[in-house]
Amino acid sequence: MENKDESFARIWHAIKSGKKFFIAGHLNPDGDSLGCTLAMTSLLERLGKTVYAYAAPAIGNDLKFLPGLQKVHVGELPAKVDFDTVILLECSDRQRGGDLENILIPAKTLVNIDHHLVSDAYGHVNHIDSGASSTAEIIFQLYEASGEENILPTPDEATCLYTGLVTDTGRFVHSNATAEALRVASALVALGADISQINQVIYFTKSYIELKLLGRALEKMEMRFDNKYSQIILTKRDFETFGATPAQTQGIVSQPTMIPGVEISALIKEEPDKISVNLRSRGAADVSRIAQIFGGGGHARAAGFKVTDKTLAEVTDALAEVVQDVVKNLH
Ligand SMILES: [Mn+2]
Repeated sequence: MENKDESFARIWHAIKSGKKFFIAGHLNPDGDSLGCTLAMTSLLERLGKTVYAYAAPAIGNDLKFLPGLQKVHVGELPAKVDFDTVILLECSDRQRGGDLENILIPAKTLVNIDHHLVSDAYGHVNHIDSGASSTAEIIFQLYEASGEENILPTPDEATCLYTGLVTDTGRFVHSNATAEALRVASALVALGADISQINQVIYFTKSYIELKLLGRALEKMEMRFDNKYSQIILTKRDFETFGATPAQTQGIVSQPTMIPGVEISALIKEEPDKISVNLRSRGAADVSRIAQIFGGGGHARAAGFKVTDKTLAEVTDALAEVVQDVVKNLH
């Protein structure tokens, strides 16, 4: 990345000289993507700009509390394309926000702000900082780089950015919970981020169905390979029993890694059209490598993959074979 101050100055120049903005994060927006989209939208509107904020295809229930969400066009592209400036957040390539080419190509200025390790510099202005915990951390630094005007986040903007920080760091437990991430979080709290609401909605709210499904999942948890591998299989029937969908399994795969000795945890889900697998590692094993073998990807500690041409039993066995090899070679 070029000099940080320089790219922030170029982003501010793009903000000040632009009039009509299009802003989007990545598809299936997470807290960071949506939080940053909302904070930037609010900031630009305060500066008198016209903004079309876009997110697709849908917003998760746990993010519906975010202030300003009514301004976002969910899954709905603009009828008229006349934007001079486009800001893509959290998009490691220009397709990550969906098929936006007819908006990106005519834009005078395309701004790309991201923190992913492998990220293309596809914008006219790029700020890619893989050392940042989240795009929210970068956006806060952008406010700080506003110079003499000293433009700071409003309490609502602070709430949106804090949501990006807290979710991308897993509540400040992952290795990206750096001193800088905590400094930014502290500043956002001082600026009025509503952390009690964020914590309540994102971390202490689950539906009856989700809790029943969690119960079924824990009951079905199996330990294999010297108790280093935990496997949970949820079948179509398990989902039908509770009227649950495969999307209602958030957090389940992390549960077994609380057991001392478990190095890898897998949640194997039989979905209507595919088998999907979530993997977690306590730290010694790199589960992204396992996921890659099956055409998926992710991070060392959290990864996943989907298979459409194998049965539940075939996927379970093939995965176990790979995992057995991996855990055998640990330590
Ligand atoms: Mn992020």
